[in-house]
Amino acid sequence: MKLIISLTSPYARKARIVALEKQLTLDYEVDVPWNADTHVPDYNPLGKIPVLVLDDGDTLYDSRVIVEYMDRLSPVSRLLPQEGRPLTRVKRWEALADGLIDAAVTIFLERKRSSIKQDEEWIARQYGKINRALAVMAEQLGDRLWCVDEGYTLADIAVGCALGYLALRFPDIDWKTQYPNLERHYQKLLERSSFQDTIPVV
Ligand SMILES: N[C@@H](CCC(=O)N[C@@H](CS)C(=O)NCC(=O)O)C(=O)O
Repeated sequence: MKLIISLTSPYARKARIVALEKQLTLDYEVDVPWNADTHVPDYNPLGKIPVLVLDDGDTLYDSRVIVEYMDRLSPVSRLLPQEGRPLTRVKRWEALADGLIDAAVTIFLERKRSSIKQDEEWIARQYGKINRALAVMAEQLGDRLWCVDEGYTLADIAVGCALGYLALRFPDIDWKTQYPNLERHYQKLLERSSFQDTIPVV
């Protein structure tokens, strides 16, 4: 199997962390979808990474599909509860974290346009999503050790990737001071080799 990634994508980082936690042997191919010579659209019509290319040539996207597939591949380090309410809770954390990333990436791309084309109202709308998502994450994490129940799951990985992306691209958002419990959680995640080995490279 081959995972197509970029070294800064938080969605790709989520898939890479899951692959490492599951101890899956994968080939990795760096292909930045914004580059003119990218081959990503050959694998994913949406032109987005990550993409997982299976041994039979079939391709999987997006990151949520990929991580669920990887988790089912082996019983090592189960990251998704089998079913029921705990599974739904993990998936909702993932939706919240991915949604935060969506808003942050939207701002990042908008800020790359010439200043005359940038829409400040649109940017403010995205900041609103990020700020509300952070507040809900902090509130729901509270004093707990992990996002869902008593153990490390995909929910923690997704949140860690979202916070890592903010740390990388949005030094103006001071979530570490505003939400010490998110900072504590992030630091704990950074102790894992899967997080260390996937720190974004700019
Ligand atoms: N929902 C998708 C989002 C993937 C995504 O937007 N990836 C970005 C890189 S961070 C990308 O490939 N963008 C290229 C584009 O939008 O054309 C996922 O979870 O995989």
